Amino acid sequence: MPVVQPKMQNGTREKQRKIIHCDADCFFAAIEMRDDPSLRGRPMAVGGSADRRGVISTCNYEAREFGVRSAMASATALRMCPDLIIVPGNMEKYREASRVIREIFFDYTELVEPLSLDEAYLDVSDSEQCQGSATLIAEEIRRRVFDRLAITVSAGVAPNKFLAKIASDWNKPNGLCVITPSRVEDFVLQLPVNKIHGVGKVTTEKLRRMGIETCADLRRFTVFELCDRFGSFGQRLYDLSRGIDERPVKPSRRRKSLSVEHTYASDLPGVDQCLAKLPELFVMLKSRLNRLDSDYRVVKAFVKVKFDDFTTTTLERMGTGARISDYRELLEQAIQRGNRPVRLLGIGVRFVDLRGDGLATQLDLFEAGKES
Ligand code: TTP
Ligand code: MG
Repeated sequence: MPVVQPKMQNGTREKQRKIIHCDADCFFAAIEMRDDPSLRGRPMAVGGSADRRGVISTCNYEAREFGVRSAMASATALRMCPDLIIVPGNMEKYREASRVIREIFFDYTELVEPLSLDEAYLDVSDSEQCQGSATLIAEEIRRRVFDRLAITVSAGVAPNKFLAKIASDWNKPNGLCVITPSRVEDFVLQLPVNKIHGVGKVTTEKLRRMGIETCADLRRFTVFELCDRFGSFGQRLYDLSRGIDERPVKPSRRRKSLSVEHTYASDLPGVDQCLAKLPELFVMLKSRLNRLDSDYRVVKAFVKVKFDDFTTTTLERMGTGARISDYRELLEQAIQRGNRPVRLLGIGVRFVDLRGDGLATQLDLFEAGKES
C-alpha cells in the first residue's frame, strides 16, 4: 500500500517523522537486582515497609505475575504474594542511572523529551547515525544501556509519539517493536481503545456501551459525535484512532556539555600520533556544536585521554571558545601526564545555558508525573 504523507496547510507534504520511545524495564527493581544478585529470579519490589503503611514503587516481572503493581500498598502486595521481598529505594542510584541513559540518548539527537527518570521520547528524523535507521538506533541504544548499566530498556519506533509509546510496551520486557508507516493502518485498526493514553476504566466502559472496543470501531463515529460525548477528548480520539498525532518531541532538558571521543584500533604511541588525530575529532565536535541552538555558550574546553593501562586523565581550560589551538595544548599536557601509549582521545566543551536550567532540576518522576 503506498504511504501517503499528511498534507500540510500550505500544500507541501510533511516529512515522515521517526520517533523512538524508550522505557526501562521495572527500572528501580532492575537496579536493585543488578546490585544484589540474591534478589534475582524471585518476586521482589522496591517500596516502603508494610508495617509503616508503605507503598510499592515498582516490582520485578516475577512479582507482577502475582498481581503486584506500582502504587499498591505494601501490605496488599504481601497478601497477594507472601514471599515478596521488599527493599527500600535509593533515589541517588536511580538518578545516576537516568543521567547515564540520557547521555546515551543525546548521542543520537538533541530532541530528547524525558517523561520520567526511565522514559523518554527521541525524535531521530534527522539523525545520521546507523545510516539514519531509527530501528538500528533503538537497538543500539538498548545494547549500550545494557553494556553500561546492566539493565534492560524496551523501545518502540513509530512515526509519532502516540504509536511509539504503545510500541515500547508491546514487547516488554527487553523488547523492541517497530511500527513502520506502512504498518500503521493495520496496527491502529486492531488496537484496543484502552491502550490509548487517557482512556481509563471509566472511558473504556463508556466506549464499550457504545459498542466500541477497538480503534476500528471508533472510526465509525464522526468527530462531532465523539466531541458531543467526550468533549475536547473526542477530537483526540478521532485522530488517534486514525494513527494521527502531530505532537512534537519537546526537549526539556538542556545539555551541560558535549564531547566526541574515539577508541583507536591500535594504541597511539606518542604525542605526535595523538595530535595527528586531533583535526578529525575537531571536525566532529564542530559539526555537533553547529546543530545546537544559539542559547548555548561555551565556557570551557576539555580533553580526555585514556592510556593503554586504562588510566584516564582529563584536563580543561576556562574562558575559551572551542578552538583547535586550545585542544592541541591541552592534549599535549594531558598526554605528558601519563607518558604512555594512548587508547582513547576525547575532546569537548562545557556550556552555560542562557535559557537557564530550571526544568532540568525540577524534572523528577514524582513532581513531573507522567504525560497525559
Ligand atoms: P515505569 O516505567 O512506569 O515502571 P517500571 O519501569 O518499574 O516498569 P515497566 O517495565 O513497566 O516500565 O516507572 C519507572 C519507575 O518509576 C519505576 O521503576 C518506579 C517509579 N514509579 C514509582 O515510584 N511509582 C509509580 O507509581 C510508578 C508508576 C513508577
Ligand atoms: Mg519503565
